[in-house]
Formats: sequence, C-alpha cells, structure tokens
Amino acid sequence: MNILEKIISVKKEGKKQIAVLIDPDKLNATELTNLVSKVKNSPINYILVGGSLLSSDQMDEYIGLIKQNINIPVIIFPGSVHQISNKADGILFLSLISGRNPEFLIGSQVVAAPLLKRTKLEVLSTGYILVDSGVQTTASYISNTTPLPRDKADIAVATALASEMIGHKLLYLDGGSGAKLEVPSEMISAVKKHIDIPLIIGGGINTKEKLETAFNFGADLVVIGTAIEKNQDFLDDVVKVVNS
Ligand code: 1GP
Repeated sequence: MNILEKIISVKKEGKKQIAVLIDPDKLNATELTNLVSKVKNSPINYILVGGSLLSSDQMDEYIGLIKQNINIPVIIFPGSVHQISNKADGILFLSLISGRNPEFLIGSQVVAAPLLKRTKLEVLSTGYILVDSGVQTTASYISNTTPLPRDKADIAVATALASEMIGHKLLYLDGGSGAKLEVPSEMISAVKKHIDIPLIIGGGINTKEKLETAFNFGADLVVIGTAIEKNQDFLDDVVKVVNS
C-alpha cells in the first residue's frame, strides 16, 4: 500500500493521523536522533521534512539519518525545488492555491516534475491553502502571497472545492509554521463538509486542546512542527490524544 492509499484507508476506518514536521535547519543531528527515537515508540504515522526557507543543503544525509532509525514513511514538505531528495518515500507536490503567485501555483512544479520523474518518490498532489494566523509567517512572506482571511470560511470552501475538482488528492489547510493562531475550527468543519479528499491541518498546534479541536472539527491528519521542536515532551501529549 502506498502513502496515499494508507492515508485514505485509515481515514475510512475513522482513525486520525499525525505527522511530525522536522525542519533540518532547526534540529542538529543529536536532537534529530533523540526525536526520531521518541517518534519510533509512538503512534505517529508520518514524518515530514522541509521548510519554507531552508539553508541546509544536507537533505539527503538528514533524511538518510531519519530512515536509518525509523520505519514510518518520510515525506518531503518542500519550500523549493532544492528540497527534493530521493532518500524520502514521498513528496507533497504542493500548489499554493490560496495565493495568486504563478511561481507557487505552477512554476516550481514545472521545474520539479522532470526531476521527480527520475526519483522513486511517491508524488502526492496537494492543494495547499495558507490561512491568516495572526502574524505574517515565513511561508506567506517567502511565497509572496496573501493568506486566506480567517473569517472567510466560504472562500476556503470554494478554494478547497476547486482543488478537489482540479484533481488534487489531498487538501492542506495551514496557518504556517509557528502560527500564532491555529486554523479556525469553523473553517475546518466548513471545508470538511464539502470535500471527500483527506484534509490535513497544520500551523500553531501547540496544545492538547488545539489538537483535539482540529480532529473533532474534521482534520484527518494533523501536522505538528514547532511545538515538538521546542519541547519534545509535547509528543507525550500528542500520544495521549491519539490513544484517546
Ligand atoms: C507548518 O503545518 C506546519 O507548515 C506545522 O506548523 O510548526 O506551527 O506546528 P507548526
């Protein structure tokens, strides 16, 4: 079963999934090894690797180190074409559909496609919506796009529907890494009601309660980065929520 089939089949079982996002610029090799060994003994389903602005040129070594220590799928969450690595299992092939910057809608994808064709990576076509999260995030600054207004669930629904109709296989609603405010629960439930493809939620999930809310309002998969990066013990809280 490939990654997409797995996400869909777990969703069908009504179970919730978690991905831990690791930014290679933020964790050194020792911190990475510690985190990976904690993740290994937890119900975490996936590891995402990447960032909107990455100065590390060691993606291969970094992902290689993760793969040596753990068996769950490692998926690239790319900020740019330079983050492609054949060591991973898959890549979120993102189109930043909340923005109107052609570079992030199709330009980078055209550059990346021939490179990806030469890898064994599973390409996961993903509609990516950045939602205003109270502060300007690196993702919105670097992509030079305006995030979707927090109180406009109707625009989020229309955008998500367009994404599904275009043929994206996953829909990712993201406040951006380190978001001050998480994606509003009303927006999660509104989008959830209108699409059948799996719904990924991320950005600013830093408490048990926020994680529970995201799941209760319709997230199939939640991505957590900063909170675990800052405090690896938060993983214990995440595990409690998943187990409950
Ligand atoms: C960012 O959704 C991810 O794109 C994770 O966000 O780092 O705030 O958890 P955090």
